[in-house]
Amino acid sequence: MSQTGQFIVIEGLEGAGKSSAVELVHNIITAEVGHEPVCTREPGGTPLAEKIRDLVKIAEPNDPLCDEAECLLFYAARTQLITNVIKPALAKGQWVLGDRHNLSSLAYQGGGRGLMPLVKAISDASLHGFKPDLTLYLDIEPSLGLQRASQRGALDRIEKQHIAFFERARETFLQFAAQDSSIIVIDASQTMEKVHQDIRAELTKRLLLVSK
Ligand code: Z5A
Repeated sequence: MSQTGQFIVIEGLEGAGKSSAVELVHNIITAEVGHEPVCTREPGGTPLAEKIRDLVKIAEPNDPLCDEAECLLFYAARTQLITNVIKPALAKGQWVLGDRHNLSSLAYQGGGRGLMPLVKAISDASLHGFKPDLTLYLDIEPSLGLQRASQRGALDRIEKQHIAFFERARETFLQFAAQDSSIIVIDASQTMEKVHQDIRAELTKRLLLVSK
């Protein structure tokens, strides 16, 4: 595998299985590269970005978060994370493993909320073209994902959105994946064992290519 640090991201609707996929990819990178990757999550991953995470996840009944403010908060958190964690780690040659990144904003705020022009404008202005080397998008029907997520515990503010919101987000995830060869679609409706087999195969294939 490449000895140059890579930025790998796991994406997917809630309940797609990102948590166990992150653990698997963490173990594969550690075994193959010989160093643990720096793990991030979005929103979050820095002290300030974790505070923003609380703001976007918790509903404030007397002051509902408007869609544009939600979008700006995700980018505020992401910019902090990229500047203070991701770029410094990559500059040192470390690998970075992200639980969600910019594709989530394109899918949820752009597709789900219908704010694509705003999302693209903020994305361009704040990220300046910075993107993951590889994204594994765990694709699942929203109804199955939400069923899995609800078995795990109470749903948060975003998880309580109408199913149509998640259908639009999924469609957007798939549209971006169809246009970008750095985004790999994994069928997350399969058994966890098969999902992990597919992730391992894709990761091995892609990361071996990097080292050639
Ligand atoms: N959001 C946004 O709108 N815009 C943005 O830019 C960003 C985020 C960055 C962040 O939540 C929320 O913010 C998220 C998107 C939005 N909101 N929603 N809704 P998060 O990332 O902290 O949490 P999440 O997306 O809701 O993650 P999750 O529900 O934890 O999903 P997951 O990690 O993919 O699920 P899991 O915990 O791995 O799996 C869920 C359950 O299913 C669990 O019990 C597993 O054991 C089970 N599972 C997993 N895989 C399988 C298979 N293959 N078969 C059977 N059961 C399975």
